Amino acid sequence: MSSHRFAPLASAIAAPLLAATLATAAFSAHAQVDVSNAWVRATVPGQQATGMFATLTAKQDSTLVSASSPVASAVEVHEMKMEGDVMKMRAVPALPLPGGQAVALKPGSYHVMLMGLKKPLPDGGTVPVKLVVEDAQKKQTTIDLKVPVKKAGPAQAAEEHGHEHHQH
Ligand SMILES: [Cu+2]
Repeated sequence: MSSHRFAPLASAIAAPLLAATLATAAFSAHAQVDVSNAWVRATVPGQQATGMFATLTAKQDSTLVSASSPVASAVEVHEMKMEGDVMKMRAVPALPLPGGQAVALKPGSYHVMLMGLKKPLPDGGTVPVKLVVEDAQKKQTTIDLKVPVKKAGPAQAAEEHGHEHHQH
């Protein structure tokens, strides 16, 4: 299943086209999914896990299939939702990114969970995160991000009415 996950992307590009389209090709590999408002919630010493949030807009129908970061021993795409009056969090194997539609990863909803943190992530730092996105033709693209670490996201404090659920 995962044997082709790390296949070099360059092999998909025909050599004669390479010289003429190098700049465009390099750019479009990153532009396939637009990532905005990315942030990672700052942690305190001893905290094992935190969330990364962002708005993802795919150019064409795509799927977020995995994520990774050197600061965490495991990274999963999670969904959080209310079941009765309990906030539950679960891993989702893949997150659909419909073409042209902004998908918000935000507190209380979808997020990228960084688990097994090797050290605290202080407010004001940055965290490298890789997102792996697959298009409708099953071609995978890796998006390299440097995500700022913050105590809280832009407009989310009000939206959450103070809920802070850290349980899994
Ligand atoms: Cu989570």
